[in-house]
Amino acid sequence: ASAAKSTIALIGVPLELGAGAAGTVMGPAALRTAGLRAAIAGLGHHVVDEGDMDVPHAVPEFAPGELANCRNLSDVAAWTGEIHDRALSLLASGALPIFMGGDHSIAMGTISAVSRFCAEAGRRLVVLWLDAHADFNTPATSPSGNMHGMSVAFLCGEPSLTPVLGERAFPALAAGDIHLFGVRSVDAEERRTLVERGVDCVDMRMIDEFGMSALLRGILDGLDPETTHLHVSFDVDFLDPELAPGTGTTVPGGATYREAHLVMEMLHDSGLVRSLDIVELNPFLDDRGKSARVAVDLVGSLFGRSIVHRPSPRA
Ligand code: HAR
Ligand code: MN
Ligand code: MN
Ligand code: MN
Repeated sequence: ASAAKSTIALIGVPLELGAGAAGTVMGPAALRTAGLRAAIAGLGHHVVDEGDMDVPHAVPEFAPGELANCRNLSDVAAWTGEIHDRALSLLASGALPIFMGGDHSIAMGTISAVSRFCAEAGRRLVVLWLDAHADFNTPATSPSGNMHGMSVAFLCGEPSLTPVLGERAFPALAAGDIHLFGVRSVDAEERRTLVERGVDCVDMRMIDEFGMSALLRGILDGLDPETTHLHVSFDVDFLDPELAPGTGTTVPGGATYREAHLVMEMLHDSGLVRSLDIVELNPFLDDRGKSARVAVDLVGSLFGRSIVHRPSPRA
């Protein structure tokens, strides 16, 4: 990451109400226990731990209708607003924020703020969404009602989801500003919307066929670190379940240990990354801290740990 001189701010976002399974509230604590701060500070970065956010239980206020299918809507909306505001002030401080989730619905708050920040700062926002899922359901298409499966649709401006952030306007992501990467589980109607909207979706079939590095290079090449803000949204289920069982919706056939490290190493070398989500870590489902440890390990690669000093060759 281009974090050499900026402060890295860790902020815990213990939200689980967007997911089907309880337990991601413990995500930030597990990342701390696994040594996230020391892993980054040990690479020479200045790290500040901002603690955990806490949002009071929201009184339901949404009219039924289409949004009636959204589980815990009022609470998720209250969190989204608070996360947005907190993220915006962290970005304004010049820090590189790491949002420790929490389920993936937190990205509705983090990335809406990053989008707003970039628009105001005249920077181009590009989002890399590392995930087994596309998270492109709408309230009308979601089979579960779980809002962590709707985050990308929200960020791309899905009209039925705009009430989630209320008045806080942010520029919706265009289809070309977000790259889904590692996808291998998409619901039928979700797939239709995704294709219709033309969102870039690098699925596991493509990765098997062409390899992580060539496909990632295709996304990163040509992006100028002087003008681009790359936000990485890392859903732990991007990883193969053998590697990271501690997450609520595992899908076989995910990234291997070295594939995931290579992604992080290449992202580091790009100098483009300016904010990061680490989401869907569920310590209640984990195997003796294994998934938290691998997540911390990967963040080390993202912030500059290398085996020997050999950056990726330029294409
Ligand atoms: N597609 C399913 C749904 O919308 C499950 C997706 C949510 N799981 C996640 N998000 N972990 O990436 O219900
Ligand atoms: Mn996700
Ligand atoms: Mn996922
Ligand atoms: Mn593109």
